[in-house]
Amino acid sequence: MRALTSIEIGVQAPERNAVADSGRGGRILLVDDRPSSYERLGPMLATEHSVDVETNPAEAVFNAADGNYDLVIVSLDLNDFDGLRLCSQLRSLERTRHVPILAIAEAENNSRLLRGLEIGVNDYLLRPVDKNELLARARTQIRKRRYTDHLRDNVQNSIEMAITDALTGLHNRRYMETHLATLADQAASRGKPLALMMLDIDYFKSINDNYGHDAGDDVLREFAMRVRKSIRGIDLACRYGGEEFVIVMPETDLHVAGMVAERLRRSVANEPFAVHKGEKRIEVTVSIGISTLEQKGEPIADVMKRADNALYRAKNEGRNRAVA
Ligand code: GH3
Ligand code: MG
Ligand code: MG
Ligand code: MG
Repeated sequence: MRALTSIEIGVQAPERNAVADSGRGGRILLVDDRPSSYERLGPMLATEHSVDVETNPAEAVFNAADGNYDLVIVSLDLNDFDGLRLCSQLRSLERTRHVPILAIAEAENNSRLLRGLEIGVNDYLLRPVDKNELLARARTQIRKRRYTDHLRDNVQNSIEMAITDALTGLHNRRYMETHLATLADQAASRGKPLALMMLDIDYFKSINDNYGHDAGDDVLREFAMRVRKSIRGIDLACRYGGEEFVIVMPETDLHVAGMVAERLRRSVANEPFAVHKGEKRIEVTVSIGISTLEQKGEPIADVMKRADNALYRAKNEGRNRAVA
């Protein structure tokens, strides 16, 4: 594969950000094995974009996956239907599934173009290629690609926000409640234990009262970090509300859950929490109630209720402790 540089063709490709909506300044992979063709098309495209030329269609799929291209232009005049095979490979690979494909073919290869459109080619051009038409179609595809990328990012962010607690970055209660039943079903069907912890920071109101609401927020963030450090990747930690947290631990029995709870309790009590940008350090403790799934098909609400009762006892017995 070789890149056509702007120096080679004497034109400065525009900066990407400055032209975000114009469809110019894209990264294009041109897959074409005939020098008479790519030596003409490459420089046309390079007046507005950066262009890599790949003459081997078997390599092209790897380059397309690695290169983060805005557009792949494929000659369907390649031998042995290699162009069509490439298009279908691009459509089936996760990393190239969304990259637009512009096909180019001789009129006599019209049937390949129709097949190409069926397998997901976005647009096509017949030879001989007109420069302005090529550039216009390339811009349209690149503009659409950028817009859909942008939408996809936004959707992704919205999904993230819908399941995350903004202050601590832990999962939120809604996410936990929708997944808890699934985790319980999985545990029951696999015959594995499941443990649940409810945590409530002790005398949190007085932290707010004595040091201010911002210090309280600092404590919540730091607390969440310590929770993250104490659990495994498969455990589900969420901020249940205010200064209350829930941790769900698949494949964990009461004995192990008790050890995790005790480790977490100590990690909170043993190291004061820095607030006000580290200017002040506050002693914090947490009370923890532990419960486990007792039998197959037991309502998860019952497991929660037992953890809540255990937490209530932990508070009554003097706080800064884990109770099952
Ligand atoms: P206990 O030991 O019985 O748990 O006492 P507590 O003071 O922790 O319990 P209480 O439930 O009375 O107080 C919880 C406080 O948490 C009250 C509320 O103002 C505060 N709080 C809830 N959400 C937030 C928050 O997002 N940030 C801050 N800073 N405070 C919050
Ligand atoms: Mg509380
Ligand atoms: Mg309370
Ligand atoms: Mg509390």
